[in-house]
Amino acid sequence: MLGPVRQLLPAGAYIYQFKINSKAPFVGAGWSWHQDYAAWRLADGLPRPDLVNVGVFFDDVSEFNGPVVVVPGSHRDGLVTKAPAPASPASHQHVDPQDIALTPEDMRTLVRRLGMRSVTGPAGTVVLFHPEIVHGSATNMSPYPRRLLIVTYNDVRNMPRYAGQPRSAYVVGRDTEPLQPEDLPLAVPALADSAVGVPA
Ligand SMILES: O=C(O)CCC(=O)C(=O)O
Repeated sequence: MLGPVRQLLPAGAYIYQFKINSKAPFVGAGWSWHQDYAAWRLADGLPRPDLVNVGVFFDDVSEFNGPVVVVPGSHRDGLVTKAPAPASPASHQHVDPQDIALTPEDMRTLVRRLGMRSVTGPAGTVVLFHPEIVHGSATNMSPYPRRLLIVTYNDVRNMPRYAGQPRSAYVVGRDTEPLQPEDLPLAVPALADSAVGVPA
């Protein structure tokens, strides 16, 4: 994944966040409309939106199991809410979606102009998206899981400027050394016999 990331962030990149958003069958919750950079500016004082999100589908994603829905091209206009971020975010560890949720009026205007698109595909699909693209997702009401890995790479020239205590290391990566690609074959551990083909 580092190849395309380095094309977009040629000065060097490190992993800022690494998370799996898991939506369980029938109950997996949705996310309000937002722009990621609004959260990172608020919580970590990131100076610029110089990051790349890389999403990897762990499951087939269809219109039914709560795909991410984007407003195509919305990242080109920067942050929709230009006002300074609230001084006291609701949570210092995880940004409360309400702190950065876009309003129905914002969304009516944006969607009228740019439309919406759900990001679907088979398990293994990789998608790259900008931290200012407007996106959200609905509840997973299907009988299928929807697990999405999102690795966020930050430009090494775009270090957080924390107003107080940095967020925990499991929320925001501390190792800011630029990542170097390694030309090594992937090592796939052999599966134990007992784990293969055992009926449930
Ligand atoms: O997993 C989803 O459906 C949405 C994820 C998202 O919007 C985010 O992680 O910022």
